[in-house]
Amino acid sequence: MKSTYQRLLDLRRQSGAGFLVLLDPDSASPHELGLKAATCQAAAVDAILIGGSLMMRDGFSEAVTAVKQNCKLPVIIFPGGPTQLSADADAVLFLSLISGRNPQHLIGDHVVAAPVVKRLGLETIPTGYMLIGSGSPTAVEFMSDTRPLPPDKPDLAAVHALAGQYLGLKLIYLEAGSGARSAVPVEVIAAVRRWVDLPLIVGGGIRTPDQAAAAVEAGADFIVIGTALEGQASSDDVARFADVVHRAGRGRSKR
Ligand code: 1GP
Repeated sequence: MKSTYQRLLDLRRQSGAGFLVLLDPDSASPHELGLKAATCQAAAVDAILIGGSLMMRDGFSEAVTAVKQNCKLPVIIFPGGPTQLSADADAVLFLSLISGRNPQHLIGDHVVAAPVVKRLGLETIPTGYMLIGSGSPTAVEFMSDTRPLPPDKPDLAAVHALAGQYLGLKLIYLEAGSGARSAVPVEVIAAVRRWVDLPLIVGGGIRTPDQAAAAVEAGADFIVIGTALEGQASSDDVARFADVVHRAGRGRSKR
């Protein structure tokens, strides 16, 4: 069977860009997350990310199971910590926080998680996770005890991503932080795109379809949205984002 990573690569090749929705197990019950996953599938979302930085509620595994049971999309864990693992997911982003200098997020948590991942038989996608400053402190910045890269230094972001590529990472995730005041600047996305060939995920603080399209046009392969699609967001809202990302991706692949 095709790996989840291969499915992402195929998606990038065939569609130019993909749209991912982040489901936070703290934001809703497993039942509600399952319903949301079904909506995502109907709205042409390409994959689900699931994870959260706090885990105020119990039941991470139950949330993953509910999401998996309610859609056929790839379900990828985006872990807020080494305990957020579940055999029901298709893969886990095995994150190295390469914008920071905190050894816990470069190797410490990985050692804790590795034997559990092995036991669960989960596919890992080695991911260079990079925090980009967004104008005010975010939960991920506080929780990870790292400083984000300055948003007005695109070259600095580019060389971090390139180092990640040379270290053998398979994906770069440019993150402004969930609910960030400002999304990752297009200049940062474009600089990273010029320097690395790896699939590029961009998320954090994207609130409008126009912002999502601009990120794809700048070079993002996958757009992630969480906050803007939580709560009262309708399936039309989800579909609108998916449509814009796919159109921008097709436009890019024609160039
Ligand atoms: C956060 O990139 C994701 O890790 C999504 O961010 O919640 O701001 O959409 P938002």
